Parts: sequence; C-alpha cells; structure tokens
Amino acid sequence: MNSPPLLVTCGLPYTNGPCHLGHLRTYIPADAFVRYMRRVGEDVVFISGSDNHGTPIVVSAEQAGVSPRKLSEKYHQHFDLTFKRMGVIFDHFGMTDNPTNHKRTTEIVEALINNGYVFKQIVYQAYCIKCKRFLPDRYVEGICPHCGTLARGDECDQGCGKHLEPGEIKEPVCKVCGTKAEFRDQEHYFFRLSAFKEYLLSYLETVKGTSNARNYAIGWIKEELHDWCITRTLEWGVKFPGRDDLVVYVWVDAPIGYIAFTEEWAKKEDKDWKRFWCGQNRVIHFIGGDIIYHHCVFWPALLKGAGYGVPYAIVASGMVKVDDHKFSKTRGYVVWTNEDYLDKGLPADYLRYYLLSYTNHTKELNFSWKVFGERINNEVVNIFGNFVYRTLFFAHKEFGGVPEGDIDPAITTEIEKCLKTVDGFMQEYEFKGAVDTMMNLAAFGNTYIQSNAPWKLIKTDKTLASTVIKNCTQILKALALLIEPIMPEKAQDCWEMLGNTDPIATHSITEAITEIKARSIPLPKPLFAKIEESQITELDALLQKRVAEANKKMEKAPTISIEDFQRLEIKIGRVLGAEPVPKSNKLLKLQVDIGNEKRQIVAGLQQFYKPEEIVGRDVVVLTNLAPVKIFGVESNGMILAAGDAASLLVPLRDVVPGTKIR
Ligand code: B3M
Ligand code: ZN
Repeated sequence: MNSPPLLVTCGLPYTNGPCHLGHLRTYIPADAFVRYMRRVGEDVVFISGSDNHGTPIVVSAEQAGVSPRKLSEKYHQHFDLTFKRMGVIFDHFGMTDNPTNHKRTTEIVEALINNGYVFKQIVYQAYCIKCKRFLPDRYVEGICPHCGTLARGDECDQGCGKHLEPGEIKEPVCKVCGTKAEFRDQEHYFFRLSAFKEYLLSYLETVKGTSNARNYAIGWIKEELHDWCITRTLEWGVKFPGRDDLVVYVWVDAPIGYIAFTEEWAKKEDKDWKRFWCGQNRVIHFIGGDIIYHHCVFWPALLKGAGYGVPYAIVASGMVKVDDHKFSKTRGYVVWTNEDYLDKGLPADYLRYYLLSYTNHTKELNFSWKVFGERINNEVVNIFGNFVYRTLFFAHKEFGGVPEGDIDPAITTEIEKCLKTVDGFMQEYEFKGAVDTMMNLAAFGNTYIQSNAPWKLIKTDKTLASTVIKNCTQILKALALLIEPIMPEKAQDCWEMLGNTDPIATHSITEAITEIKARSIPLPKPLFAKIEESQITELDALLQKRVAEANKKMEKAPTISIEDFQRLEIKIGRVLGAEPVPKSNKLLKLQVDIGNEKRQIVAGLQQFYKPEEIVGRDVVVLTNLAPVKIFGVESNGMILAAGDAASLLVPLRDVVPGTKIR
C-alpha cells in the first residue's frame, strides 16, 4: 500500500477567550505547511478543533454566568471564523465536547483499562471547606513543590514549567473564594505512564519534526517518569467509564479530539479514518512549545497503550513576546487577532508574512508594531511589490501584456535553484528560510530589471526589451506560485494581474519553470499598500495604553529600604480602657499602655468591638505618628488592624507592653 495521506493537526484552543498572536504563531505556519505540501503534490488532511473541557473553561463559564457548553460554542465559532479570516483553512474544525469525542475517549480509556495500564489510588486532593468542594487543577493555587514559585494546581506556569499532579501543590488556596484549602483523600485513577519509559526513549529517537520537541521530551523522560492521574472530580467533561462522579482529565480527551475530528471529517468525505490512526501513519502535530510534554510523552504513551499508531512528527513553535515582554493577557502584553489587527483593516497576509519570516519556527518571536511596520514596508512593499509593479506596468504599457519569446536559461536556472532551496526548508519546517529564499528571488528580479533597464532598451532594441520583460514575467509567475502558502490572498491577486482567472492554489509549484504564455494583462494596480507610520504609532499607543491600564490594576506599593521601615516605631500596647467618643458611632477612645508611658488613641473600632472585648488585650501600635485631634479628642498613635472589618493584629506569644516590632 502506498503511504497514507499526511494528517496535519494544530493544538486545540481552549474555548474561554479570544484568538491572539500566541495562537497564530502555531496556526499560520501549520497552514502554510499544508498549502505548500498540497502544491507539491501531497495529499493532505488538515484538522483542528476547540478544546472545551477542563477547569479553565468551567471557571470562566462560572464567571460569565453561562454554562460551559454555551461558552464553548461561543468561542468555538469565534475561533472557526477568526482562523478563516486569517486564511487558515481546515478541512474540519471540531469540538471536543461533541459525541464523537466522548465515544472515542471512552473507547480508548476502556482499552487502557483492559490492557492493564490504569490503576486506582487514593490521593490527597485540595478541598475547600467554604465552597464544599474538591479543587482540581486551576481551582487551586499554591506553591510549586519543585521550584517554590506561585503555581496553578496542575502546572508551574510561571516557574519551572513542570506538570503538577493532584495533591502535589504546597500551601493550596481556593481560587474561587481565597480560603486556605485542606487536603482530603479521594479515590482516583492513574495511567501507568512509567511503564512506557523504554518505549518512549526509542520512539523519540526516531520521531520527526523539530528538534526542540524531541530534545525536551528525552530530557524529561531521562529524569523521571511519573504515573498520571487521569480523573478529576468535575461535572463537565467525559465521564470516566463506570464512575458518574469522575470525568477524565482534559489532557486525555483533548488530544483524542484529533482522532475524533478525523472520524468526523472521514464520515463527511466517505473516507476511512483508521488509515490515519491505526498502525503506520503520517500524523504531524503542530503545537506550541509549552505543550511538548503532553504531545511527546503523555500522548504517544496513551496511543501505544490503547493499541493505536503513534504520531509521525511533532512540530513545536517558539514562544511569543510582545515588546520584549513575556506574552501576558493580564499584563496587557497581548495582540488580539480581531480587535487589534483584522478589525483595523490590516491584511491577514501581512501578519502571515511577519510571523513566518521573523525568526526560525522554534525560536522566540518578539512582536513589536514598529518592526512589523518596517518589515512589511521594506520587504513586502518595497522589494516584492516594487518588482510586481515595475514588471507589469512596463509589460502592459509597451506590449499590452506578456510578450512572445523564449526564457533565458539563466533565469530558469535561478528559479529552479530557488524552488529547490525553498523545498529543503519547507520539508524541515524552516519557514523563515523558505520565505527569505522567495524574497531573494524578488530581489534578484529587481536587480535584473534595473540592470537591464528595458525602459532604455525599448528606444533602441524593442526585441531585447521584450526578452527582458518576458524573463521578468516568468520570475513573477514563479514568485506568485511560491508565495501562495505564505500570502494566499496577495498571491491570488498577483496571479490575476498576470492575466489568469483560476485559483492559483490549484496549480503545482513546479509550474514556476513552465514558460509563461503570451497574453494580454490588465493595467496593474499596486499589489501592496504601505502601512502608514501614523497607523503604526496608533496601534503601538493602543498597546501601551493597555499595558498601563493593566499595571494600574495590579499596582503594588513601591519598594522601600530597611531604613524607611526603621523610621516607623511600632510597639505592643495593652488596652487599659475603651469608651465611645461622644457623638460618634464609629470611634472608640482607648487608653493604651505602651511600656514606659500611657497613650490616648482614637480608633474606628466601635462597630466591630464592644469596649469590654478589647480591654486587657495586647495590640499593635504605631507610636511615632504625629498627634491629631479627631472629633475634638486628642489621638496619639494608631492601632493596626487588617481588612474592612478591622481585625486587630495580636502577638501570637506573650510579650510585655512596649516590646518593639522589627
Ligand atoms: N487546549 C491549549 C494549550 O495548552 C490546549 C491544547 C490542547 S491540544 C490537544 O496550549
Ligand atoms: Zn473555596
């Protein structure tokens, strides 16, 4: 049997927030790869969908006051539409909450159970006494046991990046109500991931894709391979077989979505999905660099354990920074695909070009509006656009279109060389190399037309001028065919400007070297519009404003020195007497012993404490505060209390009045 079609997938976006640049960094290269492979004759199926389960969605749905299903449907449509607007065209875009995936997940979990890879175990799970519920994954926050950073329940996202098993997190706090959580035991099911250590090591030696994926994964496996808890106490999700109170962990049913979506596509197209997932296959996963562990360790083990074929390649993209800052929605370092880009009237193709050509696929991409504007104007508009316009304008004016004549063999050789280099890069997921090579051909075209100056030749030797322009249109044809995976819309426009009417995507890239036939062409319009500096300034200002607003929201007190602190004199004081301040329903007048003297202090405690509740108690007093008169009563110091209900600070152990706090 000949090799099966390529099945390319993209990591599934969670349905709890809109599409942003971070998503596009994976989706656009995947789409360009698919387009390219099709145009060199591969049969490719391109699959993705939305990830609907897990606590992030439940938490967001609770906050929005809708059901997780409703929220998922809303964002599912949003992603589907946004990807289309960006020219990312899937053959199928499914939902993990749909019946096909519930069924496939159940089948796979049952297979794992039957094959002996699932065991039951008691775990100590964070539990919130106030909310009266267990706190899976993102319901809990605490300290990472590995590196000590503040972490989410299931991963140390700000620190060491490790996956955390239920019960591992230290000092857990309920994310919903802020209460300190306690650990309670609960029965859960585990996947025996440790049994796959040897298998995974040999699998990862041969898996194709980018080296970052392979190398990280091998490093982790050599360290330690823990069994994975694959159940959660949640309502929302795929039920664990035979247990109504448990669902499977979202990272079980999410990747299984890739299979379920293939099934849905196959049904629509009357094809056999098993060809892609059982036995040898050519499944290529495009993912973000933060989910390598899930795709290179957990997922192949799960497939293997359930008797399925394992992925052929894993392609992991580097992270995105914005203005040299870690991508962060809460800090405002984010670029929203619709709101900040498409809705501003910017062409999808510009962002596609920028994302594909900025740096290598596995490296960090640092987005800034300024560099974006510069690169589009200097490269796309000035090099590519210029060559298109000069060639077509001249061809139209002097010859009414593409003239008759032969192509110079040196030009054909140059194009062939370019095709070969681009192919080498694309096969290796080196998109930047491929785009740069295409742009080099455009630059070559510019040099060629400039040095041959057909606008001069036309006056002396019309035949020679016509040969030069014929060669230029041949280069242009090659460029349009080559650039289609990168800038599909602009490539189509260019194709039509060359006098064609059919879709460029139906043409093989190898047609770049077949002679362009003489034909008439319309008067050309500029293919690309320059991005105005004022627009860049405006877009950048919007970003800066968002960052400033985020900063304000999270505003922290400025750092002070130890000397600053030492200027405060804080002592333990014993309350000797307390009575209401006349005519005030908030204030109490206190007499406080602070060691070597007695102070009168007015404090806003009347609503929270009866005088007899605090007389005799030791409290914390700021003693060097300048005296003031409140309601005509002198106050000489301040009693320290916390929160809206003025909870008084008290020493944990006995100390004598006047003891300094340092
Ligand atoms: N929904 C998103 C992420 O962690 C997650 C991907 C699932 S891929 C099967 O990036
Ligand atoms: Zn709680």
